Amino acid sequence: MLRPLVRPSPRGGFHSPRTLVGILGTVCLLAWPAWAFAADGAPPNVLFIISDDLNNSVGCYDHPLVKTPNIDRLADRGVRFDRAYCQFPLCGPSRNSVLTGLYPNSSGILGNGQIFRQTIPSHISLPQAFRLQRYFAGRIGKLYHYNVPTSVGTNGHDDPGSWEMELNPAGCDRLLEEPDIFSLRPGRFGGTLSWYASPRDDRLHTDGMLADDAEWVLERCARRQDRPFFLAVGFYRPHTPYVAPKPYFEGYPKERMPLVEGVEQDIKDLPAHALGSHKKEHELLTDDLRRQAIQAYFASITFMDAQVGRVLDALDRLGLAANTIVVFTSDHGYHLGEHGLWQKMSLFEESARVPLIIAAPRTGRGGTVASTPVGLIDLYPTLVELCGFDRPAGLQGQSLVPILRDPAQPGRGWALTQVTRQTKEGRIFGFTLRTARWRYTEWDQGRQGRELYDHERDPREQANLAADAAHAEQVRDLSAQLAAAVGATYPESGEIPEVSPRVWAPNLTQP
Ligand SMILES: [Ca+2]
Ligand SMILES: [Ca+2]
Repeated sequence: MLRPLVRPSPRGGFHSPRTLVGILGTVCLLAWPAWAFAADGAPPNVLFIISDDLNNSVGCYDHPLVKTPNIDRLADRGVRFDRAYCQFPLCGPSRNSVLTGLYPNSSGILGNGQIFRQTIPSHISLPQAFRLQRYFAGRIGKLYHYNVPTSVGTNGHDDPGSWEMELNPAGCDRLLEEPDIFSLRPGRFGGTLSWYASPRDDRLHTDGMLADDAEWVLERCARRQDRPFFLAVGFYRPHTPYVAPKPYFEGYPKERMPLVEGVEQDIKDLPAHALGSHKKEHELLTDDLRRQAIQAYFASITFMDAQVGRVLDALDRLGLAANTIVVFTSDHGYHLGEHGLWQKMSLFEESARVPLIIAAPRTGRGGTVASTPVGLIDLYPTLVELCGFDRPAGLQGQSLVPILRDPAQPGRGWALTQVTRQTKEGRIFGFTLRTARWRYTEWDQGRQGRELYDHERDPREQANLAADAAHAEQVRDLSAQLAAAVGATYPESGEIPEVSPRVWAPNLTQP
């Protein structure tokens, strides 16, 4: 178990100053934990960077068009996980899963606008585990769920117990430009395809301000190297609205944007729920609008990548890189027309897969690729192990440290992603298991459809083999493996924790 080094004060609060000066000035005479990792005695820092709604349209993932020189440069320093998957392809459930180290069936968070303190209030979150080890834990931008763009500039659905400091900049994209943004549903930006090539430069945008803030915090952390940090930076792009400075759009000529072909034929072998994330408004898309949307999505990625670059530069410039573990990932993937789908909430590869790079000094060689399937749920046990303290009881992921040391290690060998669908009879679940070769999906335990894809032959998941007699044995084996994996996602009670309907008042650990 963790040694709780920071205890509530008699007046009922943690050390929780809201200004950085206050935080860094806090005199703490508590003993250091025993650092198992750093040979020179300096505990490693963590820089946790997460992008929102970013799929694997990233240069180092061999995307033919998208330029991400800064994320690529991080991959050169670390291990790039080629088959990394979210546990639920929606912001709130995925982020609560990452930050609790629990599957959504155990965090109880299956929708947006909720926080695990409403279900399992005493659970120790990932950043909180670092706070308990006397780390400075800070958040800049989106880590837990936010309504984007409406809640940009606020704490969103945040967990105050996770951080000593929160910074919530809001840039021109939120404060000035919304009247100029094109949307498939005019005036709607968060859940609707919408975009804008802004005439304003990087540093006036929210993500540019996030990078500014990260530099500012890192400068102060660098002056206090006796106190390690866990700094989480959550960029908003490429989440809708795809707003980025105009020069980034010019890198992606509209006429060269690729459109998915053959959808009508492809969807004939799919159960209805596989396409359940389809939105009526997507029928308004013409080929020209599809190309515009893809151009704007790609432009937003390259813009976000440039901000990642500024944060990585600051780490180098301040002499922090050698002792800082850097994670870069996204909360889930994203469709750009595959199977006729856009955005998230499907169980296909594009929606479930995420980029994941971990650059951990003194652990393995840089520029390597791990191809065994892993999940975002594995980040929590990985980071606590890398920093040399014990994992809290009950975490459901595996540590990726053996894979970081030797990317050929198979680890668990699969990743599980789930989603919900509303039907007339109530909520049903879809679960999908990704192994190195196969994707196998069951809707309502197979009662409402199955899918099987062979990624060796069919990386675009075009041929559903679930009903193919030649694959009956494969289906039987994968179904048993899926059932075992799903069974392990529940808490000991076997029941998904219920979300308290009470309005949750900000509080460190209790609702
Ligand atoms: Ca998201
Ligand atoms: Ca098909």
